Amino acid sequence: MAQPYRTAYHFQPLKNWMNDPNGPMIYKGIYHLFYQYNPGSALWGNLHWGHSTSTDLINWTIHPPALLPSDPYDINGCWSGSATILQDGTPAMLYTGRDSQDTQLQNLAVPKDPSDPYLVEWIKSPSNPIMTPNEEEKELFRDPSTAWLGPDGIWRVIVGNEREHNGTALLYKSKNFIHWTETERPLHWSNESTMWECPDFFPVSIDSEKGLDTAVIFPGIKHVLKNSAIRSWVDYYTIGTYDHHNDIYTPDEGFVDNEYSGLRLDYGRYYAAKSFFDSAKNRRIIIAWVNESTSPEIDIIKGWSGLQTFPREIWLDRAGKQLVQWPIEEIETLRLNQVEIQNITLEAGSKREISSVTGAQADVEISFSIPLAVLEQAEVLESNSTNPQEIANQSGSSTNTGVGPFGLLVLASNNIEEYTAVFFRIFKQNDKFVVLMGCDQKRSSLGLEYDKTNYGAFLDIDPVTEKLSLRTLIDHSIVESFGGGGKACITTRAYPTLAINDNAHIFVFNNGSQHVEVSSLNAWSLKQAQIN
Ligand code: DQQ
Repeated sequence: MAQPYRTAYHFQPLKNWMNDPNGPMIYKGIYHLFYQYNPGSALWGNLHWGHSTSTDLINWTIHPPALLPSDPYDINGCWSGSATILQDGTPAMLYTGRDSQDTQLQNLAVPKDPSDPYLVEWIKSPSNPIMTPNEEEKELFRDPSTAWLGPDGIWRVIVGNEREHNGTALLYKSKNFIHWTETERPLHWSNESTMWECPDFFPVSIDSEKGLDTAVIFPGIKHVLKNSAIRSWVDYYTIGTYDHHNDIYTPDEGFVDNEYSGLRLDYGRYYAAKSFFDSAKNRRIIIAWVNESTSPEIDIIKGWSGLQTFPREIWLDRAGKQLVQWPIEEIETLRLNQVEIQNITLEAGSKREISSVTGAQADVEISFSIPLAVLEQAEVLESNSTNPQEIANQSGSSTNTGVGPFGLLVLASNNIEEYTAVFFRIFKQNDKFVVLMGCDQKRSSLGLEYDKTNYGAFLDIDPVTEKLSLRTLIDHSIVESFGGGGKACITTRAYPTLAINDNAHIFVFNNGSQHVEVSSLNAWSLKQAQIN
């Protein structure tokens, strides 16, 4: 069949099922991405570790699966895990295996030939399994993180778990990376959450955007604990302090430790993120799985399912209250045909096409400024209205009174019957301005049925003193948006039936009753990445 939904520069295997990213790392100058992969089907099951390598995180060479179910401790699937670079510079993989009883066990694999930068062959440790669950937690014990070496020379790693109904990051310690002992007290848990999958624990600098190696411990850093909360399929995080003497992580005052109102890495379709420290460029990069919105029947017809986000650099915002994410700079190597517009007024009810850009494969950066007199016209948001997704879902992107919705219509058909809108709306709440960032998918496909609930996030910026920026990456069936320079991200899938390939358009629009200023707009067509 024709494949209008395959991507041009978001990683996906040539066919079949893919879910979580596993063990991303850089080794001898080569980036490695492993992923949950079913080599025999477009549906989840029989999980192998797919393996691809790259020199730029954009163009990928696909290798044979690195790990496959073969031993009693992983015969029912090689599930998610992470890479750790050991003291001698070689990598080690910790991953979850599922045995014939569906018990989850942690295992170790190492490269067969560490002199090969592509690391195409992996050997499972004869000591596997190296961590085993409690009787009552057999199916609640998975996804080891990247391990870190303490100043005492002892390795630590966390494993996702639910203990007594609490979301829990179990802590294990080892002197030799083979014999691991569970500590009496987990690194952290929350009684406001349940099973945590794919925990990711890493340090961030408080005064620099540079990334830090996972083991770094010194004053002037904070730690981040990210959990994938299975109950609601959300990747949420807290920022806090890691006491490495007692191995306790404590979120800072004010952080919400649940996935409902805590901070999220992305407020759209996004799960099981994993980060790694890129020692070549001193940055931390994060990648996540973006699944399909459509049904398994459609996955079978198209023969594949699942994408990875475009790799993002991640760091702590200067104010220390949230993380910031931004597409890695290598995306610039894909850019063609820049279109630039400056200082235009977008009247109430108007739209303008960004022509001469390939609408199905594009990178758009736009910055709005809102005059104070216009801001004063913002609608009042009731003080009990605190759920941005609900507000975005109710208000949407269609014509409204007030400041916004304004933003971008992407994957839009010739006559705009079909489109995905990424938008801002500004409200007044308790004498302050509140900026809502939303993604309206109600009209994203006229031909296919799927969950089209809108996404929404509050953006932590002051529209009086700051411009409102939006960056959107469009790639056939995925739209990734970064608001306020990456303070809030929303990823969505769209399956247009009219706005495909050359018939996909991009517009900047304003459906509010007040004009707004576009201070700058830059858009590029993006080339196809090489994946083979
Ligand atoms: N996916 C893996 C698990 C993990 C889940 C199985 C998260 O290891 O908990 O495919 O999406």
